Amino acid sequence: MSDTVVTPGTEIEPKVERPRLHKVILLNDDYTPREFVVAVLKGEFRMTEDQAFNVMITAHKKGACVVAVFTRDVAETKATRATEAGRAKGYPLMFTTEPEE
Ligand code: TYC
Repeated sequence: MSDTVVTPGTEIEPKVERPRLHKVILLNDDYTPREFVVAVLKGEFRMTEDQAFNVMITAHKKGACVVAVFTRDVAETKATRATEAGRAKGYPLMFTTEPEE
């Protein structure tokens, strides 16, 4: 794909697009302990206790909560690692990703 757009009669405009960002979304479930969700959010997403608690309680009440946005690779890696942390303890904790609009 070309990185420039030539508009007749005007200067050449550089066209540099930012990579699309992807949301990491935490899904509620009925089994994972609240404290474990908070610990995973702190460990994988570098959140403070207060930030992690607020994300956890929002997912608990509403069913889901956006954790953060990253480039696609980073979002997918973090979602997979965080989901795996729950699976390793036998919990159904789930993180998904989706592209930002
Ligand atoms: N709903 C869980 C409970 O009551 C806690 C929880 C919160 C689990 C958020 C997942 O994404 C979640 N133990």
